[in-house]
Amino acid sequence: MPTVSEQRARERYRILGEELAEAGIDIDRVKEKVKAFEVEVPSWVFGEFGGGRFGDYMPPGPARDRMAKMRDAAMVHKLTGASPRVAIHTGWDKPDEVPFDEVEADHFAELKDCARELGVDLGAVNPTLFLTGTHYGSLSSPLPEVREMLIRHCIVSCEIADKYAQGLVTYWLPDGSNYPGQRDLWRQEKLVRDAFREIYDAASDNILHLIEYKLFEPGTYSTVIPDAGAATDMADAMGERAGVLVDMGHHPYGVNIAQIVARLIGTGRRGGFHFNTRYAADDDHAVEPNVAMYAIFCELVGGGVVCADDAARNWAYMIDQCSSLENRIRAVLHSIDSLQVSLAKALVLDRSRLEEARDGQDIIPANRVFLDAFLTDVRPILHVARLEKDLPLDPVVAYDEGGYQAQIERERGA
Ligand code: AFD
Ligand code: MN
Ligand code: MN
Repeated sequence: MPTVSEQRARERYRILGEELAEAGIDIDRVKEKVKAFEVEVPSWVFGEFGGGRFGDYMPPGPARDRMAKMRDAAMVHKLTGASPRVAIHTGWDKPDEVPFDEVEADHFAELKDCARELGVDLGAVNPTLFLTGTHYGSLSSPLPEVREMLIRHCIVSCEIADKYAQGLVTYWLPDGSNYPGQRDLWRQEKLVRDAFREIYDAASDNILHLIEYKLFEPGTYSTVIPDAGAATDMADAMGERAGVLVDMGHHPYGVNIAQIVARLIGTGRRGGFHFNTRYAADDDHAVEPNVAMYAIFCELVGGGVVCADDAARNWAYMIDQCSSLENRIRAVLHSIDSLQVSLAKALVLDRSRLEEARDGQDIIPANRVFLDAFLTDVRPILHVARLEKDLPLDPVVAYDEGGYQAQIERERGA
């Protein structure tokens, strides 16, 4: 993509501003909201993992330890100004020398200090419920010693979130069954519900608990939290400070995720997002500003849960992508850029014209008004927002030119 000069960016911004003003949209206000948007990056995307059909391929320069993950995350925030917090995994980001079942909250004090020194902070805390011993399940395990250990692991995760992070805990369970008949499906779900209740009662009132759902894992006949309905019902049962975490890649093909978002907002549920682009089954791909993501941001903006004046209304926004082949830092920068594009598009939607078309049952005009904003090149808004925050116009280009990748490959080995 040709690099944009500062002068051209400002000229395009001026022209776009005049066009938007005709629809009563204040481009400066849109720009300020884009500047305010924040999304967490996942610590795990920077780490050492390969897999899939590429065997153990590892993109060069992966973070070899939890502090290096913070360093990579800090580089992303330095280039985007939009990702000041890092989502962590209790089991993956604990000190190497501490056994999984002996982790305590204070084992994350050093990671917190490291993050803060680098200009970022710890964000959502994910209990790690899918490591060794969870082949028969985690919070629904039929093995009491496994289930009790992981309930305690979740309670410690809440303590980490309370003492060293933002008070947000997000739960994803690998639990399910591979064959009909393998598990009593309601008894399995009841074990999870009871565990969530026990965790909730043990956790401080500062904690927001977000329950993630997922229809499938390779080879599963059932998953214990398969869809938004189940997650919503389980969050309601858990308590008022519980909500639903929507992960793009966790839906059957063609599911209308914007509609799920509209319902969660409309019914006043707390919510959060794991952003990625799903082409196939799961959530491995970087975000692209496609029409599905735009439609979701139209619901988030219309529902007042993104860049809200009352920050308490905002949902929790995180990227969850596990790029197995491409350079991960570039992939995360691309995701953040794509999310900002999608937000800006949703902010330039001419809602009054849309309502007129809706009121008149004018189907195609309503669709065309909706698409007008999607088809608007909003990058001048991002460019001027970045200029005003003293950020590079294109974070991916800036990364490639900055030399950090060569440095970490030298330090960490390719
Ligand atoms: C896997 C799961 C889920 C979870 C993530 C991080 O599918 O999305 O949020 O790992 O734990 O992608
Ligand atoms: Mn996820
Ligand atoms: Mn996933």
